[in-house]
Amino acid sequence: MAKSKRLKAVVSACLVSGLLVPLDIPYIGKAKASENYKMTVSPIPKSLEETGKGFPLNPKVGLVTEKGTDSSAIAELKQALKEAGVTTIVESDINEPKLQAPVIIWLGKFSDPDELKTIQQHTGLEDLEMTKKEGYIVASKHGTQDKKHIVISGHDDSGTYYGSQTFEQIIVERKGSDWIPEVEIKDWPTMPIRGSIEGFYGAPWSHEDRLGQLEFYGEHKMNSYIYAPKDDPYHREKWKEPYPADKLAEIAELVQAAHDNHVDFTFAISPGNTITYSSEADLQALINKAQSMWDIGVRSFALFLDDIDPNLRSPEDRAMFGSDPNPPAAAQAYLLNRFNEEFIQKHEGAERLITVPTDYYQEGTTPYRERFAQLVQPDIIVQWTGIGVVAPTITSEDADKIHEIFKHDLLIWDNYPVNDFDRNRLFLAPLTGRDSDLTEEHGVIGLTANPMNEAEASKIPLFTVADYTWNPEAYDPIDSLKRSLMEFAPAAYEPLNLLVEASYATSLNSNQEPISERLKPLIQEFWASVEAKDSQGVSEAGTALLDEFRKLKEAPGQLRNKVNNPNFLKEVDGYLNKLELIGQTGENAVNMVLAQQSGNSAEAAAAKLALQESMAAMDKIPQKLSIGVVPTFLDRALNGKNLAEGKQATASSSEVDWLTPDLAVDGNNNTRWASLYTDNQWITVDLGQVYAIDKVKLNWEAAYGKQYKIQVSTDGSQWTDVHTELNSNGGIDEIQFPTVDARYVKMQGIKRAGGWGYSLYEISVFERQN
Ligand code: LTM
Repeated sequence: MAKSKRLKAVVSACLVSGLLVPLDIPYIGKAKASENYKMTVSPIPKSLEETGKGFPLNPKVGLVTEKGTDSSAIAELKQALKEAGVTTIVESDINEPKLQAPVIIWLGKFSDPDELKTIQQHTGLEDLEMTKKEGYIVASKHGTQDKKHIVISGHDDSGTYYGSQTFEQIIVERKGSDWIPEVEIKDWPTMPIRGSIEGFYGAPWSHEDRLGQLEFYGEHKMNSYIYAPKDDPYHREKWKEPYPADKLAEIAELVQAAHDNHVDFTFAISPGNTITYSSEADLQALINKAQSMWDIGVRSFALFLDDIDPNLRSPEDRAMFGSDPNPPAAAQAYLLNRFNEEFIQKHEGAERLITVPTDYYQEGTTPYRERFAQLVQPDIIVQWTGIGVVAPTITSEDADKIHEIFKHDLLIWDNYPVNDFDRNRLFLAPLTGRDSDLTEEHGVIGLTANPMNEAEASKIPLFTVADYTWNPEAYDPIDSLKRSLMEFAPAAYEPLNLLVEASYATSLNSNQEPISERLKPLIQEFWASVEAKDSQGVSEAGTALLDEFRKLKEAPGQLRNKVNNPNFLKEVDGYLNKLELIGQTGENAVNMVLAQQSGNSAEAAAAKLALQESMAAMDKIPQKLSIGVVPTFLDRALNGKNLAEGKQATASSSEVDWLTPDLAVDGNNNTRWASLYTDNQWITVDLGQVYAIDKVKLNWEAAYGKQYKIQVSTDGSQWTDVHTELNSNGGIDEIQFPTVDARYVKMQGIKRAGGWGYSLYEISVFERQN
């Protein structure tokens, strides 16, 4: 697989496209060494000092290593040098260093004091010892004998490898020969375990996807990949069966690739749906399966117990554990402990066993958790998703509480950016809401993020996960995302950013929609000018809106032309089609209103037809983008003003404090109100004055009302039914009724469609059209 280019390449592309200044990207430097530039290293290092000076990278370089220097670090470095125009590398061992080149690179752990002395003598560099695991030093300097020196020294092999990765990023691309800035970087990770868990439902990643991920993890200093795809039958339903030879060979290749990229490959089995915990035969089947993985090089194992019926199915289990204070916890602990003793502890070099308990997301303790904590052997690592399956925030206070309950090292199973619960959404926003001190002090030893089924698209938020887990204190989500996009598609930053902004809303960021936030004031100004019959204002606001919609329309074409990643383009194809149509439809709507305003009825009629056609085409695409203000804008253009938008809404209840009634009248189809889980719930909107109304539109979330009434009132106390719905299918209910005078409009629930409450994205109210 071809190596992807890192940020150094970004720098030059940035210059070529002239995007650097307008985009205001911090840390991305100008490639000319004679000018000022800012260095970018991702993840952000713990300390980076630069003198402002530097030296050219001569085509001839001396490379001094020690016996056993990490081969991946050497390969990485050589590749970086080649890309930087180095044609000759004079290699030698530190015991007999050959220094016949203008630039000398020292690469290794150099833990022997004599080796360190040699380096210090030649380079004049002091303080080259790194004491932190996976840490490294990169130092570059004019040396003592008219030579330029670069020292890349790791605490261990991973550190050396990461040093090479960082070195690659500090090279400044320059016409003629590339430039090495004089730096001293001391860097190490905060979280010992950093990476991903392929733990989602639905189509597992392909072999090619996984190889691409492992390379990406190595480049971004992530050291962990947990193989746990729910729909790989040999992982879950058919866990007892061995992998067919071809699949096993693929996993062996992954294990090797993981090793080359300094990633721990963890093989997980999810036996909980079919195992008899007390069965010797089932334990043996588990051991056999693990042994087959051991034989191809796997050294890390997980037994997962999430999303299973905790009740003991088999009579044998009920007989053995039934009298325990918590039978499921006792049965699971028995299995985990036996596997730990009889497989993990009998295999020298095996990593600590990892598990995820059945109660992995609850707040506070449960009888199951208490018993699990008592019985499971203390060295077993427990995964935890935070409070909630997709936790909006994970704080060190939460971690303290959960650690106190489980009393085992916690490894966060972060369900972000996973999208298996909504396969028509992409989550491309940066990781947010995780405290910067989720450390061993609070019982947390790392974080593995559960990504999207779309592997390439996942790299955009995973970049930010890498940034966060390496150096949480320095983590800035906005800046991290910018760097991620610049690396992902340097020549297409702006259109990619539009796609990201339209795929941004998540429960981690309170469903923020940057595009909606930008469009909303323009839309408001447009309609305000229309209402004020201010033709100059309509024209100006219309032009501004047309400009925004044009950008949306053109972004997909630009991405298709400029992003050199066919798999990514395939993954996001439906989203790009949708984005293009949103832009097109928005343009059609603005053009229609502009024609109406200027009294050009023929043009207005043609634009209306185009608008209806593009809306119909848009509705056929299932992929959803988070630009919630566009549908309400289109709705108003076609159906007139929604009298409810921006008005006062009240409700019988809110499910949680962030799903409030005002969100059902904010003109944004992506934010919503949700009630508590009982049938007799309602939401009312006060239109502010009495209007002659004849239509109400309800845009339901999945939690919809099967049966409900629409009631109206002029005083908020006497209510009249204008419609009774007895069999709604959810989605959009458009309710027409004879014109009635009303100031207050209410959706009064009768019966919910399911176990949740009632949830509305929008409730819209329309005046009679003459
Ligand atoms: O989160 C855990 C421990 N288990 C499952 C995941 O497999 C799944 O991907 C996520 C998101 O739907 N939710 C889960 O509960």
